[in-house]
Amino acid sequence: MLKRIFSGVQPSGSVTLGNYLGALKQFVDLQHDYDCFFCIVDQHAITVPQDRLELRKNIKKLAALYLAIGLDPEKNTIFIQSEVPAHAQAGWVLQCIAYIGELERMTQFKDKSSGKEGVSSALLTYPPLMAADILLYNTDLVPVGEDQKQHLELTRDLAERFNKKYNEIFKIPEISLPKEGARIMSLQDPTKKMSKSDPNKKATIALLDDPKQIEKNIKSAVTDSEGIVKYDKQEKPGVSNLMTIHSIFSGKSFAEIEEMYNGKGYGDFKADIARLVLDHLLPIQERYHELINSKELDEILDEGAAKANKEANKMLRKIYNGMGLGRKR
Ligand code: ATP
Ligand code: LTN
Repeated sequence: MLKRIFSGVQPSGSVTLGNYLGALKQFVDLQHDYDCFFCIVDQHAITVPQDRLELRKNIKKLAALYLAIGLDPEKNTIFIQSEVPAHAQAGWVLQCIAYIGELERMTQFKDKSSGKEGVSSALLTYPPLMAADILLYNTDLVPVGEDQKQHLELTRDLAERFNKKYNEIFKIPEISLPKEGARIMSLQDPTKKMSKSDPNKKATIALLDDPKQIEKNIKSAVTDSEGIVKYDKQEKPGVSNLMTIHSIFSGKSFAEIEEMYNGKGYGDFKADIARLVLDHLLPIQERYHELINSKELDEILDEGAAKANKEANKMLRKIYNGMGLGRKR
């Protein structure tokens, strides 16, 4: 039997090149060798305030984008988290075995809550919901970007804790990080990760942005005043981030890229990156526009929800039985 993959992306804004290189591109590459469940995690998105109409739009956009990047709906199960109630139900159980201390140590929680007023309690309990997403499907592998490593370790801890305390029902999932691009940095502050909810639109490359905007953002990416294309993550984080993007799309090594721009400055380097990125994104954008208003998209999501509900409910029953909830079924 094929091994199982589960992963999710939040419909919390415009999907970025960071999301694509860290997670989505892995989905496309791995789909042939695994039985995959790809989720639009809308219940995770509402851990921070969302405009309801924007959220609705972003859910549909993300679904169309999943297909536009090349995920095959015949092979993969694509669905919306809130249409499968078992996620929230299992999430509650896992919250009951998670410790406040371990949740407070999560760097995503610290980053998203620090200095803010009115932080929701769900921002703290976000990781047990993510653990539920993964554990409900007997998942073997979880393709994500590097920022999710800590959440995945917690998922493994919660699974082991449940297995030991109640019943051996959960498989312990492994993480899959991309070889390159596990952490794409902001174009405006290369010490911070590129993030789809960054209010500074110049800091990101959104997959569906106008090509002119993408080109503009790359050309105004923060580098340094040295004018030398050289990979040095510590001293030259901006240039190194751009080199990573170049390397992934051109297939060239850092040494080859350094050689190509020897004595040339950043102008040519950035122009080439913009071209490489757009050559890759334009066909995705074209497919996206064909799909976004199609009936097919709703049918795929309906089918995905039906399949996911069936699978997730089986595990939910085991969880409830393992803990002694309700009556034995
Ligand atoms: P938000 O800003 O709303 O928190 P986000 O951009 O961090 O969103 P998520 O939906 O949380 O995106 O993440 C989806 C996937 O993209 C995850 O697997 C995550 O690890 C990956 N990812 C997010 N940002 C980056 C990045 N800068 N580089 C590589 N992978 C990333
Ligand atoms: N926490 C992830 C999104 C996410 C996810 C998941 C990823 C929610 N549930 C399950 C993989 C598997 C994030 O913030 N990027």
